[in-house]
Amino acid sequence: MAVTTAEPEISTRVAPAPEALTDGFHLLIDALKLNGVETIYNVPGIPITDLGRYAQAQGLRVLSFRHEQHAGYAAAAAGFLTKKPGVCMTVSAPGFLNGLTALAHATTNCWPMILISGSSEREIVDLQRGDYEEMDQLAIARPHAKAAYRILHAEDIGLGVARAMRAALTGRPGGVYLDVPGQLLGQVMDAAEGARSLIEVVDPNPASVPSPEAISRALEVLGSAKKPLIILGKGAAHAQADDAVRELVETLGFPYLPMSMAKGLLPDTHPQCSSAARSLVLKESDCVFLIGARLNWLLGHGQGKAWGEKGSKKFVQIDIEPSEMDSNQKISAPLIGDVGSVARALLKEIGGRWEKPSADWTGAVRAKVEANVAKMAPRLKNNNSPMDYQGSLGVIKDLIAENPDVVLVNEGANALDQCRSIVDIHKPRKRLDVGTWGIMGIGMGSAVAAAVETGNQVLAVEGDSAFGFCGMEIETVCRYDLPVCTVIMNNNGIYRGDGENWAGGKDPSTTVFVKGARYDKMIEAFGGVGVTVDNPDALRRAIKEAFASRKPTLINAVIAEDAGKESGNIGNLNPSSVVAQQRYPQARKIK
Ligand code: ADP
Ligand code: TZD
Ligand code: MG
Repeated sequence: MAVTTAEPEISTRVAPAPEALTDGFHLLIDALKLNGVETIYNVPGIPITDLGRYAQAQGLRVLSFRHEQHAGYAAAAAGFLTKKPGVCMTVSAPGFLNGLTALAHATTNCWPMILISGSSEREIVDLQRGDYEEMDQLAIARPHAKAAYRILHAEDIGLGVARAMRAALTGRPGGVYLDVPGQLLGQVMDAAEGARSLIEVVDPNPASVPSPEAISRALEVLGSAKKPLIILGKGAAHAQADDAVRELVETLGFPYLPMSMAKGLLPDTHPQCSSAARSLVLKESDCVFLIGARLNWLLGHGQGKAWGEKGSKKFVQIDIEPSEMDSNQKISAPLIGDVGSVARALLKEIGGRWEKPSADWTGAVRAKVEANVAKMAPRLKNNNSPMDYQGSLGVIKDLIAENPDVVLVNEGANALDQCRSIVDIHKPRKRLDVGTWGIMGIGMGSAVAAAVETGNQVLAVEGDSAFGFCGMEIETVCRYDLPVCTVIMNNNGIYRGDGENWAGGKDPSTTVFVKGARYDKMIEAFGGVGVTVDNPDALRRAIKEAFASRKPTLINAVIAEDAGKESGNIGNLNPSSVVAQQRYPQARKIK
């Protein structure tokens, strides 16, 4: 028996007119719709199969995936792209755990997302009597989410959804878990009363502006810098304050570095973009202005050789999250607020009076950028077969420049690092990748979300290993006939395809896959277009064809086995073994 403190009055009456009733299923759907949810990324099963069906019947777009992790990654990416919580729906225990990885990923990346999971009977779960898919999901979700709630009564659904919406969006965005016991869905209540119980959240993401003192302090620090640098992070891209950010960057006149998912916030071809002089600007700058970017591992915590002399820099930071300040380095001028409001407040205070940094600095940076770009250019034009990363990604660089609205999804190690540095992005939020955790497997979920949320063509550039984490979702891409072109950078393995088993046995090396695998055959099984290419010209033709047709396409791009290096650009993060260097002569060759 359900233990409900306020048994809905209606249930004691005899045969109420069904049209005067609503139930948990429909209240949940209505609450989501009322709060602007249009799409649910879903995997059906007990107890939420009908919830998905009814949601579809009620006009929501419900996309079913083959595995919850990818439905979850789609919801996370949707949250980043739209600034509204992406919603993922799963079954209990195992489905919930599969989705939880994605919820934790959204939280880690500061993106709004809601994971709704069905759960088993509370009375049985709490006494650990061994229910179908028994698990105390709420307790497990809590440490991995920004917030976690459970709804027990139909009349609380409005409240629960409002709590989830607000928690996902307010302040630093994050992932919220909403636990929906199966019994809740079937509870009935009076329809009019049900409608009254729903809450549309008002202003869940309020503008927040720092004090005038904080603004003047920041301008003082920025104005006294000789060699200033801006770092734009994905928080700035997510903020959707593109015009204000651009105006601020151009008014200040500092060289800037975009973090990977901030690429395109200003075009990578912008004269102030200093990506191609990254080492120089990190080392030499005397003041770094972080805009929606954290000084975490991706920036070496703001210290070490890459950052030049210790203590040589001041930091100014815009972030919505006060506790981010001083998390790695002293922040001389914290600007706590949302990127758009802070940028506009800075511009207002500047009021057209700003002295840009000297040409000694900006000119030196520009010269370095131009020299490095010129050095790289011929390598990007090579027509080697099998391909290397430069030749293949040179083609993709051209095609993205010609089609700047294409959303680029990117994962892998070399396939990621090389693509990030070679392929320019020209518009905001047109690049989705592995994010703060460097997760493999975000590719297909992100691609589905990008296609669904933007309607644009998507190009997913995937390492062959990375694709393996999510490859079955190629069926999802085909089923919904999405304009997704997936390029598998197929080097027969993780980092490289030429690893050996050092014991000399029959098993391949731990980092090597089946040689010459034909990933293009996979998509053909689901009615999509599959192509294998082994040279840049053929790759160009195949991608152009995919863009023109907008058909689900998978291009198996044959990359030389020895083209990559161990762990891409982050091999330094691998622990090293003194013993191995002596014991295995082959270990010395790993690079
Ligand atoms: P990157 O990996 O690109 O450097 P991070 O994910 O490390 O970016 O940092 C993003 C930061 O942006 C987070 O600290 C987050 O709190 C912040 N942020 C997110 N949205 C906003 C916003 N609208 N305004 C200000 N800061 C934001
Ligand atoms: N598992 C998860 C979920 N995330 C990870 N980042 C890893 C494992 C470890 N890992 C990387 O960091 S990159 C990578 C793995 C398995 C695959 C690299 O191989 P690839 O790319 O084929 O995708 P390249 O082009 O061969 O380097
Ligand atoms: Mg590979």
